[in-house]
Amino acid sequence: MKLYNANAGNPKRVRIFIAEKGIDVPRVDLEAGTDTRTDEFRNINSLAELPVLELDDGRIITESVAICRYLEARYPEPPLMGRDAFEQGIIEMWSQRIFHQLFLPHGHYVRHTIDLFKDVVTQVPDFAAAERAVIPQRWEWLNEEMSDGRPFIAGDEFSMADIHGMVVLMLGGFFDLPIPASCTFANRWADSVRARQSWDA
Ligand SMILES: N[C@@H](CCC(=O)N[C@@H](CS)C(=O)NCC(=O)O)C(=O)O
Repeated sequence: MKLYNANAGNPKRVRIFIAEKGIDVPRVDLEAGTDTRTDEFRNINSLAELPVLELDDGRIITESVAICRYLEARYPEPPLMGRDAFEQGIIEMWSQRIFHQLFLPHGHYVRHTIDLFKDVVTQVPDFAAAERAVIPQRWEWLNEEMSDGRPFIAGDEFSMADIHGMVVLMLGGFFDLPIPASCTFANRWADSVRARQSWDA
């Protein structure tokens, strides 16, 4: 097995997942935006995106969450996507919520702002500004949700939902989009996940 990887948000999701599983997956480090936009790489992923997982028999899985699902099935311990039906549902619910409410506004802001994406999307500065502006409100929403004092986004245990949140924190760090200081529950969660070994994955 090998992971085609880059220093970017979606590969980071998989690297954190792998680190939390405690497994060893060799990496091929590439540059997103240059190495990916070649005919050779499009033969691996027609969408020219990272991460990509290549199995020992040459089969390919793309899409960060799909790669995590494969790894969860193959390496069930520790469970990051839930043990029973209810846990699986709740963790997926919170993963979707974090992805849509927080990751997407960050991603839209970045894609509509930085030069790397100027040939990939038609950049609309007003859309970038609107997506950036919504982010503090989304943190306030999560803060309110976590005001029950639970340590992790989906409950008492670390899960895939927290990994989605960690990628959001990473993007927020790069693009100066911090959690508002008033969001004490969200900030407490952020401090705890930043202290995990997998944060540096
Ligand atoms: N839905 C995909 C998105 C992958 C994606 O957008 N990857 C970016 C890096 S975060 C990329 O490789 N971009 C290459 C490019 O812009 O040429 C996933 O979850 O893996």
